[in-house]
Amino acid sequence: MRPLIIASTYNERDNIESLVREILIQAPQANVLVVDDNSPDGTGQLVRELMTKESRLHLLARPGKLGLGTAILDGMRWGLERGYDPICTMDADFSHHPKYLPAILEGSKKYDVMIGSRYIPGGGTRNWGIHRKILSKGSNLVSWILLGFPVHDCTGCYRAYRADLLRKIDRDSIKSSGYSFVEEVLELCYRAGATMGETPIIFEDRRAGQSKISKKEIFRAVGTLFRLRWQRIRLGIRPGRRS
Ligand SMILES: Nc1nc2c(ncn2[C@@H]2O[C@H](COP(=O)(O)OP(=O)(O)OP(=O)(O)O)[C@@H](O)[C@H]2O)c(=O)[nH]1
Ligand SMILES: [Mg+2]
Repeated sequence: MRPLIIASTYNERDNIESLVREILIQAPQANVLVVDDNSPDGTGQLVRELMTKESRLHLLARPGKLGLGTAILDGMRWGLERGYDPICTMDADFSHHPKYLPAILEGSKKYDVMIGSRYIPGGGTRNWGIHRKILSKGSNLVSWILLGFPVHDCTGCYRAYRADLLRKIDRDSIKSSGYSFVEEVLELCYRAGATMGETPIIFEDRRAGQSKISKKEIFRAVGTLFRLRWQRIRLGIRPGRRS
């Protein structure tokens, strides 16, 4: 196993140094790729400085804010070209704590997609208001009704994917550039017959910095779910069942 941990960043200067340090403590065998979209707060520059002292840290610098989905896709391509396996994605604001990496990486030896899950026993959310809870549970419920993934948390992107699976799926066909990317990529994995496992995580509200989620993104995400469902009907693919 030669794991790559992808952390996408937009204005995460206050988090990135401690995040990288903690990732490399929890997963010393891993390399870390920060995919930064020219953050105005200088996240990319800070990563460049940290790279002079840490050879396991890499930066993929993009010219501007192009969305979380394409950041992850570009990071995946970078990792596949260099032979990393598995490829793990996480938020860079400590909502996805690196302490869960050992369980996620261990699980990815068994499953093609290993998910850090809020909605299985032992998992949960901390410091979330009622709106956020309803939004998250609601979008998981809509996904379940429309697509029936065999997992309980399909809207988070704390995941490890096996490289062979990522090579198999048509990543270029993914249309979502923002948050609904996580469901679209899971759908492609599902259609490719991927096995999926979950390990509990407690999702904490961001440690520092500003939230970037917008109402527009939420509507777009729901639109994506309906589009994927419609494709399934056309392709004659039936929803899966939770294990
Ligand atoms: N490279 C890149 N990273 C992004 C972009 N948008 C968000 N991110 C990063 O993706 C991760 C998740 O985004 P967040 O803003 O934390 O989204 P969220 O968790 O839904 O919302 P909050 O935690 O409330 O802000 C964070 O590490 C962000 O810095 C983007 O356009 N490009
Ligand atoms: Mg966040």
